[in-house]
Amino acid sequence: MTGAVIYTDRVPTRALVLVDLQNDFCPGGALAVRQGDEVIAVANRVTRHFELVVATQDWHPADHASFAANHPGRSPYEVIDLDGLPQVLWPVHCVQGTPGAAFRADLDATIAKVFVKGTNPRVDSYSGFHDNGHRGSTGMGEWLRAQGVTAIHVLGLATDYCVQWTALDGRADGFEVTLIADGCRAVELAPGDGERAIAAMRAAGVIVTDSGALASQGLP
Ligand code: VGL
Ligand code: ZN
Repeated sequence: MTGAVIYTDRVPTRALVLVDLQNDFCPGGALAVRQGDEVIAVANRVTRHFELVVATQDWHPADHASFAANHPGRSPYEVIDLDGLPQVLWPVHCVQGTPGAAFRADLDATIAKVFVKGTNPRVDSYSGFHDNGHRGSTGMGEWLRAQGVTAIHVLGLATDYCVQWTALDGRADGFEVTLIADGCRAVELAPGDGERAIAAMRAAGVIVTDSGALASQGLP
């Protein structure tokens, strides 16, 4: 056969990455983000713009070194040195297999693949791509590339931690990255952390938009 180029499959060059839409990051959870539950409705609304939706899931073993409870004498939100990296000590959250680690029941999305992170007890993983020390990969970047994805849209929890580092790692790995800002909420250990995170993402080339603007940006 010559001369005929037949395009059979549409390659999804764009994917939506849902970051940590888990019970523990919503009101009532162990590490509740203020108004964190409000992003679920945004996620549910925007998925129709994407052929491919993936999710990250914070998924810690009970002995995880990011938990203050695993450091006698330490309290949540203190910062320690963990094998050479600054580590905020968190309340026990998103322990593998617990209800707090489950995705919110009101999340209504067809998720093609879930990438768990924070599974190594010795290192935290804010980014959905790599742990904080870039010692290991979750496989998300490799998997997205294998699907033909070159651009990702990101939303979820929390703006100043896992959303920020997922977006920054996405840029570092060569993806075009767009933040859906109204689909994110921040922890704000210090007031302004959410805005500072957005500024850092912009400085790294992340496009910042809102869910309402997706249709006018040529997305179907
Ligand atoms: C997160 C702190 C600890 C997040 C996860 O999803 O932003 N933050 N673990
Ligand atoms: Zn965590």
